[in-house]
Amino acid sequence: LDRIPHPPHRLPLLGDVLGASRRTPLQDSMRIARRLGPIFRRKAFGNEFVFTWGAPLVADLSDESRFAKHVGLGIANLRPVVGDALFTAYNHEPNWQLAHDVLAPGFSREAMEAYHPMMLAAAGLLTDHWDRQAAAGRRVDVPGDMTKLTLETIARTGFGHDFGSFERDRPHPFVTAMVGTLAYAQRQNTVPLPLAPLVLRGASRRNAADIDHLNGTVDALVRDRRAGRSTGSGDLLDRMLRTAHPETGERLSAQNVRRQVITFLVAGHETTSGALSFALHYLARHPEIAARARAEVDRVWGDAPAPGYDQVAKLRYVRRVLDETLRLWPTAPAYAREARADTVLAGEHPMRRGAWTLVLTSMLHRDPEVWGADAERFDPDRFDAQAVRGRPPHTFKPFGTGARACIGRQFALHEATLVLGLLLRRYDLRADPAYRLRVAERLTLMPVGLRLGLDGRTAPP
Ligand code: MNH
Repeated sequence: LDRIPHPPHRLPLLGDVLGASRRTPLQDSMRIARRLGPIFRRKAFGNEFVFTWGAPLVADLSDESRFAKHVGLGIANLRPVVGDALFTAYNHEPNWQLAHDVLAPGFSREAMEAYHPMMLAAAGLLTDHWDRQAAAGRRVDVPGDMTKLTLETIARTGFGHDFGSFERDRPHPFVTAMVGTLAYAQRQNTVPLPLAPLVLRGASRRNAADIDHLNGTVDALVRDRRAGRSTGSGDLLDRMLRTAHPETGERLSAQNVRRQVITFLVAGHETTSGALSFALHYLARHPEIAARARAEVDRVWGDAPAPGYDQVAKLRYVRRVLDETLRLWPTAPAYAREARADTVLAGEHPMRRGAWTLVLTSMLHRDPEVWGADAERFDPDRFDAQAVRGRPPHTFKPFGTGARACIGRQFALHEATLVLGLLLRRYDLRADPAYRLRVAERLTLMPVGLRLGLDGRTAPP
């Protein structure tokens, strides 16, 4: 450990908190990373963490035979809400494999094809809303509207449920409760342990109410399905309630279903919403990139009123815009890896069994050794086929790695590519020249205060 650098001025109890803010732990870590290099220690509020982001180190951590997902820190703080559901399960908990095997077919190509028309319908709610805003000459609230869109998408495709997000002025109470629990989970790491009960007392009462609200919403949704008030042939909820494990015949318990539904409603919309919001920010800032993306949409989709499933994957350049967005702002910006047995990381750093490190994806994606001296610049051509072939493996990890990588990756990419295509085809995006990108953190990342002007296309296809 002594060989791993840490910031110079340490305070007793508080640790390396000079210049640190409890609202932006990730962006503070990015600043420290730039100063201290590819692996460093940071003591914050009573705990010391090792952060890793250098490409060779992260490549070694991707070795599944020696390392595995570590459930710790922010994720462990979600255990009171979602327990052993997919995202938060410890590797040894039997419900992980059970739920993974039962739900994986819900992300197959066939399943995605069935979701596609529902994704289109949700996107239609967004464009109806944006048409009205554009007609009234109002700028749109990008993160707010993307969150409405992605919540409607996962709720409808996965659970046959309609939150009515676009009929509301304010976020749905489910979203408010969700944001509350995420922010609370993050905040728990920024309060020194002995003081936590005091400092967090009011917050913990609110958190309990938030959890009650999440549980209540989900219980109602499950009741509706069991009573036949909602149908979803083969959607995620059907699989959770009715599908037995193909080999063991085991089913998810009622308590586990509740935890999975919350997990999917949250994991299934928050990160995609951020990704879409950042992408729209960059498209508005780079009209030449937006023009190129739009030319592709016009070419591939022609004037078909609604693109088919196959026409989405054909938007190669739009997809590169999305990849480049997730490079600079991976909306789940870190993941943790632990040693399965005593080992030496990259031949240099001894780790005991169970020792763990936090991979800073947002810095891995800016390692100049991999991405060049201009790594901070937005350039989708970094993801053309030739450039990708020229890069070492394990250098782009927005969806994590290994057995515990994101199960919803294809879902998110299909949804986000489809929506970007639809929006590019329909609107000219006008950036506010005074806007400076500010990134809010609540375990996930979101651009705050991002508003864009909309003009109807001058030359529609
Ligand atoms: Mn998703 C795991 C990022 C969209 C459901 N997701 C992960 C991990 C990352 C991640 C990183 C691994 C975390 C870890 O190692 O601790 N996820 C994303 C991003 C997007 C995303 C950047 C969108 C962009 N995720 C989605 C969608 C869904 C989803 C959409 C569901 C429909 N993700 C999950 C689940 C897991 C996960 C469930 C946990 C998988 C497991 O551990 O088996």
